[in-house]
Amino acid sequence: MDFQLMASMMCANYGNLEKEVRDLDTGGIDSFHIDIMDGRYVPNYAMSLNDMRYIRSATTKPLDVHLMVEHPNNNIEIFINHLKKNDTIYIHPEAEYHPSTTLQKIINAGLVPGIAINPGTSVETIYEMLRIVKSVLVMAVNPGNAGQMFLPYVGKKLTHLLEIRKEMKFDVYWDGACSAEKIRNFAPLGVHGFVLGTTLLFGKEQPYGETLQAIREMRF
Ligand code: S6P
Ligand code: MG
Repeated sequence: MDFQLMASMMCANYGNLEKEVRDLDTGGIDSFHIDIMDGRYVPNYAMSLNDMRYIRSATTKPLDVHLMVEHPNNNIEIFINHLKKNDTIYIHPEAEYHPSTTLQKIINAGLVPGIAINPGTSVETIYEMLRIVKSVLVMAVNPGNAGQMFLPYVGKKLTHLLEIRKEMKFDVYWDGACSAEKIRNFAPLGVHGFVLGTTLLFGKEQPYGETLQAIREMRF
């Protein structure tokens, strides 16, 4: 079955980030998920612009930059300028007065435009943006922290989004508390990629390459 696996880099060991990126890269990760938080849109500070720049320089694989910041339009160029074609930028529509203007800047720069949908945000409120984005990141936890509990009510939203995909072209991704069971249940429905954090990938005894291989060899 064809699905993507991305590594949530806020969960990595910053004692040796170079090794972390290398092990994930050679272990077969599809892309690097970069959680940027401003302490306002979410009550936490996570990765920095410098972390993103370093990871961009350390791998040729795509980055997906998940901006959990207020008014990303004010400084989106800072991120765009350090990224490459095929990298994705996700914004949270609630964090912006005119989110489609911000998305247009991402599109004009040749990057992949994405929106992240919080557990409490309904598909109806972001519906029109589905016409212009390529990637939709469905949050299975409230944004701000790794290691949180899965919120079961997002399951219905996922199936709703996958249904809309029949008329509009976008890919659906999963972010938050992603376990092997979630991949087994949702990949066959059409979820295109899964962000792996502490639930499945980081802080385990198993080398990244083995974990990733075991996921890809799962039976459906
Ligand atoms: C949460 C963030 C996510 C987490 C990821 C961690 O605000 O957007 O990307 O880093 O959910 O995974 P886990 O398995 O620890 O929940
Ligand atoms: Mg994220």
